Amino acid sequence: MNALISVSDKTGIVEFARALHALGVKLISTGGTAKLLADQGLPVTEVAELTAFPEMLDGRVKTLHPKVHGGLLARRDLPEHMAALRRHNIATIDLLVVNLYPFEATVAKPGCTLEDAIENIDIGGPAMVRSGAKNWKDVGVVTDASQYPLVLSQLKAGGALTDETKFALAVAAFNRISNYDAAISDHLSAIGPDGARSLFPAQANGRFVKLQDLRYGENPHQQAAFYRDLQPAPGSLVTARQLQGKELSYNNIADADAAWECVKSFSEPACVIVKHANPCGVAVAADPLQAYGKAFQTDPTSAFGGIIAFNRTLDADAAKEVAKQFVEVLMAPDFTPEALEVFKGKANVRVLQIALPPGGATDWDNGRNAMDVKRVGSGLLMQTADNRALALADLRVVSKVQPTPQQLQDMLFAWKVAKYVKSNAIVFCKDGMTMGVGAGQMSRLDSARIAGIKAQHAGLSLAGTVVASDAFFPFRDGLDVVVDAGATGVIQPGGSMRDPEVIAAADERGVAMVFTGVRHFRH
Ligand code: 93A
Repeated sequence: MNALISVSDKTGIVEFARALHALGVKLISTGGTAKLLADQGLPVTEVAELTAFPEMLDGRVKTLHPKVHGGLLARRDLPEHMAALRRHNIATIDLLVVNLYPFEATVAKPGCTLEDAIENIDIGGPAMVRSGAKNWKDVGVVTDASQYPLVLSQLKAGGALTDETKFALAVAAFNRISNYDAAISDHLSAIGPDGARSLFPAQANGRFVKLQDLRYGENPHQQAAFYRDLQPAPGSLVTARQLQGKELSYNNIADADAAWECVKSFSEPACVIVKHANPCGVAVAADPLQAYGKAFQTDPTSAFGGIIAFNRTLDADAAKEVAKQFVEVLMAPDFTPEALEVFKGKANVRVLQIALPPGGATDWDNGRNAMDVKRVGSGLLMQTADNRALALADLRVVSKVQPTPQQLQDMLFAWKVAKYVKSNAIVFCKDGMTMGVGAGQMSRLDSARIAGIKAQHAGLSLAGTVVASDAFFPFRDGLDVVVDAGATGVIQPGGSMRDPEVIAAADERGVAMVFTGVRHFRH
């Protein structure tokens, strides 16, 4: 058996080659790889020797030769192919081990020049991978170090790779070169010849790998699967580890994402309960138990069968409280062993452990996907993520009444929650807790009314609450509804033609109002 080894990332290659050699495999290799293997005492034939042609043009032409591609592409089951090999004195290559010039890593480095990028476009590597993978029945194509153990174990066990393994390797190989080409196309489509980078490339090659097939989609008659980005952002839902429970459903995943994105935006211990993609209870408190208690109170009816997320390790006390009701999905950065024990008996509860983004609540770039993408018909809408965080200093008081420090805290809290509520969003809050959430209505007035009705159903008084509106009040009527309900403070973007009318109404009603200058539509 002949193996051609040509790798840029040389991790684990010496051990792998040594094991191949021990199995009697003949090693052929390109310059840098051959040198490394020879230095480690392994017998290796250089490709240049095989082709009787030197590597040339700074290595740009190394393996682009019939001796290589003939050896990879010849069908062993066709006598005429084998005769052609003999005629031209070409040996078969039965195992191909290639990883490519590090294009993705190179362009990810700040300040990467166009020249650096271009030099890291591998030509010969993908060509060999393509040849080998096309001839998958006769060639095992290894494109990643994670495949070394499986290949070795099969060679050791039976002297050859199974068809199943060779096919899986070929699929992985085509995926690899396809993603590699997409990375090149993405990078070059996004930069001008001067190296200036555009956020939105001339062509969008969204690349995802399947995490799992789903039993069905949003509804049982729809088919579905769950994919993740090739390079997922740390702290995102796709990095979750499921510790127990039934398989996640399509709707579970969508709701879990909403809950997780919301809860991780708080630096204080927080709890978010989501139903049908909207938060139905959010609270911050001294610990997860208290945060949960407050969040649950907002809307106990909707919280039934909810998706619950925490941004702190879940302890046994909080777990016991959560376990009193029906939970679909439970998420936290960690769980104490006792907390996990609580859910052992509730086999249906899906428990997900997800690391928070390394930079914490303000780590937008790392912790969230930088791009927000939505399918429309046969098209795609792309935008940067809605990751604008507000600080106290960003607020502009527009009313005569000054908000108290406590009101300002609650306003910022309400504002954060409103960002995760579908528009039109009206969110009443008090003491770090949602008191009434009005979501997803076509009229802001109706969202305000619904928030009031929900608070009433939950037995909560809205007296002395603050209210956040995700977009401006176009007329004073919306403001009147929230003040009638009991709000004494309002946070909203401002920017309406009728701002003067709305500010006058706030003054007339004696409530504090601040403008953020930022809007948070969420559809
Ligand atoms: O410059 S290339 O596009 N031309 C080639 O003919 C070629 N053959 C293999 N790059 C080529 N390779 C790549 O060289 C492999 O894909 C691998 O990444 C790298 C290994 O080079 P070395 O063994 O010299 O370190």
